[in-house]
Parts: sequence; structure tokens; C-alpha cells
Amino acid sequence: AEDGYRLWQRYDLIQNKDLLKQYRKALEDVTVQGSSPTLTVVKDELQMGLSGLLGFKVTVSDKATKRGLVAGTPETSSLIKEMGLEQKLNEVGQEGFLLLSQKHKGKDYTVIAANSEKGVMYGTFHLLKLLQTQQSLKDLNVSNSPKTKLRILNHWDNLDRTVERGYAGFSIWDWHKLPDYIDHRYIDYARANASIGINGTVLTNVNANSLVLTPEYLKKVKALADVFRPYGIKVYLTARFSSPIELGKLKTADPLNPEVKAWWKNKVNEIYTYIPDFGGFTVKANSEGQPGPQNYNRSHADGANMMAEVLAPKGGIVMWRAFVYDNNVPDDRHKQAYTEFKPLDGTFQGNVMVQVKNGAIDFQPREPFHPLFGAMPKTPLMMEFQITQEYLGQGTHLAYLAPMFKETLESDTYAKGNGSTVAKVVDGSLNNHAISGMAGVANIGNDINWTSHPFGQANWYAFGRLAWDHALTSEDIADEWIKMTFSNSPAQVAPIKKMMMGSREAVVNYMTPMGLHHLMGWSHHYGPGPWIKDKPRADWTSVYYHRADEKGIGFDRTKTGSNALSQYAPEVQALWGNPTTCPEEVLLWFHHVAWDAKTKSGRTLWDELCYRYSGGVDSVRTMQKTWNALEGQVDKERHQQVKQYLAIQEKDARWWRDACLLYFQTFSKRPIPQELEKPQ
Ligand code: GCW
Repeated sequence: AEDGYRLWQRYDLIQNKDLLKQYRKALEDVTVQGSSPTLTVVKDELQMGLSGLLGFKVTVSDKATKRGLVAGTPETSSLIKEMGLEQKLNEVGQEGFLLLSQKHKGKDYTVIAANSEKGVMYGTFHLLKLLQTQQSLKDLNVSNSPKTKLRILNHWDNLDRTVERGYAGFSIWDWHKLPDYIDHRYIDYARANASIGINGTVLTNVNANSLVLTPEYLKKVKALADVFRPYGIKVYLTARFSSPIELGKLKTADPLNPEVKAWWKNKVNEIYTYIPDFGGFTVKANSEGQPGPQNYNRSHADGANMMAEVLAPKGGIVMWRAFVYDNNVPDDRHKQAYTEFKPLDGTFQGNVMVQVKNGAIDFQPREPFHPLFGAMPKTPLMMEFQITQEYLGQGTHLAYLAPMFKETLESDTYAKGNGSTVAKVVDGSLNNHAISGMAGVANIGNDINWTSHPFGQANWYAFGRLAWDHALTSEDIADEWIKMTFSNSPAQVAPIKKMMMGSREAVVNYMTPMGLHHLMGWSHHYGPGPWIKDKPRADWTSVYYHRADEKGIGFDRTKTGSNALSQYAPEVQALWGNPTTCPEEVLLWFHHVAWDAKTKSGRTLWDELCYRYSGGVDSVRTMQKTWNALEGQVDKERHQQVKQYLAIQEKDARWWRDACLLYFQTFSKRPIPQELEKPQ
């Protein structure tokens, strides 16, 4: 059944006869010398992939043959050593690879060469992708290496297998059966991640349970680390800051207390006896009730550095999250991370990265970039994206997120003048940092197709590709994903791509157009709840964010309001601070605007909001039509799944439109334009 389990790694026979001939000729013989675990992964993947794609049983030989495909490093492959590729290899670093059409001693070879076996593996997946997307293997001259060093998934998975904000079933980590039972899914998980360049995984929820640091669980973690190691994937854990109290029976978790430090040192040493290449910790501290250094009047830097110090000798790192806010601080929540972290710039140890969400509030369908990007030049800042669609329709809406990720990455912070993009902050190039990273909160669960919605797979894929190379375009990523996941036929690729490219904007329109944000239902965050008020925290309500009244709507974050804008560079302030130059996409994020104010379309703000909400619903209906027309071309199972999800999405889009417009209308007291569909 085409149930989606294979993700984008579908190795079915190439349908294009000419290309098939070319591939068969070029790849008839395959040589991989060496038998290390990673080279075994390379061999297995080539054998499986090429056999499926080329339609005969490909065997991988370890004797240097006289033609065909050769994969290896100058150390593992005598042929590659003879080819003298040193100079070219110097340019691709430790994880990059070359993919070349190479003449050697009068024979034609296709060569995957790298400085490390991991690089060979990445090159192998790249070659397979070329076949899957039906590209020519003639005159190959690919030199490819990742822009970001740490490309990591964050699982918000609990030890009882529930997943915080997970919408694809339960956790794929079957703690009960580990370490003795290795579910084949773990291997397929590693293959899928390796194929897109992911090289790290944080197994557990940032709302952490200290139990995972006990020997019982460390044995299980070790079993997973052993599975992932050959695929170049390191394992990380979340560390609950109060673990010394809970596990060590200490009276305090004060980071400056010598006993606390000693406890962490022992714990870290113990972890490394199980997992010699353990990656380190992700920490959520003093945020949403999690314990942290501030409980002891210490700073985030005190907490992070204490852990970093004990991890450093082992080569581990700390990813300290900047997602903090506090109801006792009466200021705009938008400002709190910057207020707390900016003054700490320059005080973190070298193996600490501060992990910052793409925007200042919380993974909304659209947020302006987080003001910390560009504001902490001395600290490597990691990007935290959310792949799981907590606020974008969860497991049932089609929303291709690459355009959203790109929007943030391409935003200009102006930190060092024009062109100081968020991407350059994150990849470390703007301030020459030795470490850099991008984290994505995973949308993976134990559903057969991993991600609930078949198109959720595209977001996992896109995150990996952008973490590897943020310069790739959303279109190109969609293009290769569709070809690998559905079909190379232009009759399918073009319409599916069109659906994907417009889908995120559709969600923005039917949920939170023009810079509105945080309007979702209480706690579950799925449907609309613009009326939410009177909750334990003002910043957990919706009225806090939209501020609708009889005059207008929107959050004034300029000087006359919370002045969160002051946290951005002067160029950004000038652009966003003025309602006439502020892009309409974020207008109500920064300004309280009158209902009758004119917008770019010539309509009043109220009418424009009505048009955008309606437009969002229309876009979903267009997606439905496009998808219906593909019936018979896409396999039945997946066609049926997506069709049902689109029907839910259409219903939900109307729900959002009607709920928001009818609620906001109680303030605007203006009619919904006649030509638009009436709320039902
Ligand atoms: O997005 C919010 C979520 C919480 C989450 C928190 C965080 C893990 O609603 O479920 O907790 O952010 O990022 O820490």
C-alpha cells in the first residue's frame, strides 16, 4: 500500500526509458571499499536504492573495478586516492562531498568523494536523489557542503510516549521495549534524516523529566545512539535544571553551589560511559514554570555555563533556550527574551549556543523575526523553527512551511549594515562563530506515514534541506520533494507545487491576517478563540494581542505603545515603525489601526480583513479543486487521505473566518462586504 511510510525515499523503477539506459550504463558496477559502519550504510543504501530504481539486483563490490560508480574517501578508496582530488576536497570540509564525472586511466567513472565517511554518505543520498528526480548523470561536477554545522531535530517526546504538540500519534521511542528491542522504524528514521543532512536529535521534551538521566533510561538512550551513529546522527537530551534535587537528593540546584556542579560533572561523565559521542543538553529554564538558575537569583549564563563547563572536556554542548517570559514582568511579552538575554552577550562559554525561536511570541503563522537575531554578536545563536504545526492546523491542515522558514532566514537584521540577514547570524558567518545550528521541533510520531498529514513530510524534508543550505528556494525544495514523494510527471508536479507554495499564506489569511497573532483556542491551540480573556496570565489570552476596540485593532509596539520596536536596528524601526511603510503582512503586529484606515488595496482596514479571511477560505477551496483533479494520478490511499484532510481544512478555515469576523464585528460595528460569503 502507498501509505506514505517510505517518505521521500521511494526507490521505484525509473519510468523514463532514456534516462534509465543512461543510469544503468553509468552505474553498472559499484565499488565501495571498506566496511566501517558508515560505509556499510552507504553500501546498503546504494544496493537497495539502485536495485529499485534501475530494476536489477545491484551488488556493491569492494574491489576497485574499471568503471561505474566509486564512493569513498582518499583513505578508504585506492581509486579515489589515485584520482588526486585533494584540492577539490579541501573545499568541502568535514561533512561535504564531491560528485563528479571523472575520467581516470582512460575509463569513465561517477565518483562520490569526501573527506569523511559521513560526507560519502551525504553524497550517496545526493546521487540517489538525482536519480529519483530524474536528472542527467552526464558531466557531474557537484561540490556541496552544509552551511550550518548542527542540524538538529527537537522531539518534544515524553517518557510515557505522549508528545507535546505532537499530532501524528505517539512517540516513536518505545522506551518500554528499549534497549533490547530495536524497532526497524529507528533505522528508517535515521536513513530519512541522514538523507536530508540532519546530524543531531534531541530525544526528549524540553519540558523535561529528569528520569531520562537515570541509568535505566541511559541504557535505552545508548541503544538509540548506537543505531543512529553510523548515520552521522548524534544524540542529545533535555536536562531538567532541578535534576540534582530530584535524582541527587541535594537541597538545591543552584548552579554556583559546588555540590551541584559536582553532581552534574558526575552525571555527565556517567552519560559518556554509555554514549561516548553524546552531543549535550538542550535546556528550557525559567520558562513556563520550568526550574532554572533564576530560582537562585542566578542568570541564564550562570546556569548554562555550569553545564557547559562539565560538558566541554567531553566535547558536548549546551543549547540554552531563549523562550522565556514572565507574567510578573508587566512589560510586553514580545520584549522579555531580548531584555533578559541581550545583556548576557559575551558571558557564555564557548560551547553554549542560545536557541532562539524564529519570532518573539510563539511560532505563529507569521511573525516578524526575533529581535535577538543580530543583537548578540558574541554569542552563537541557534534558530528554533517549529516543524510540528501547533498553530498552523496541526495534523490536519496542508501548510508547506518552507516559505515561512525562508521569510525569517532572509529577513535583514541590519546588525552590520545592509544584508545582515538572520541566515548569516544563524550560520555563524556574520560574526565568525565556530559553531552554528538550526533546530526544528519535530512533527514525527508513530502514525504509519510518520507525520499524520502526507504533506507534513514536506516540512520535515524542507527543514533538513534549509538547515543544510538556507539559500535553497522553497520552490526547488518543493520540486524535489514532490518528485521523490509522488511523481516526476509534470502533470502532477506543477499543480502540487502550486498548492504547496500558496498554502502557508492561505493559513495566515484564514487565521491571523495582517499581523494579527495568538487568536487560537485556549490550551489546545487548534481552532479560533479571539475572545479568550481572563486567564491566569494576560499573555495567555487573545485580547492581550489583538486589542480590538471601537476605534480599531492591533498591538501598538511603537513608542506610543510597548516600544518593542526599539529592540530592532534603526533601519528596521524606521520601516516597521511607520504604518505607511510597515508591510501590511505585519501591520497589526506593530500598530493599532483604525477600522476605516485605508489599506493598499484601497479598502478600509475592516473590509480588507474581511477580504483576507474570505480569501483564505477560497484558497483552500482552490486546493481542493486542484487535488480532486489529480484523482487517478496519485495513488488511491494518499489521494483519499489528502482529500479528507482538505475537507477538514475547508471546514476549519470557515470556522476561523466566521469566528474571527463575527467577534471583531462586535467592535468594528461595520457590515461584512456584500459580495463576500456570509458567515454561517
Ligand atoms: O509553543 C509553546 C507550546 C508549549 C511548549 C513551549 C516551548 C514545550 O505551547 O507546549 O512547551 O512553547 O516552546 O517551550
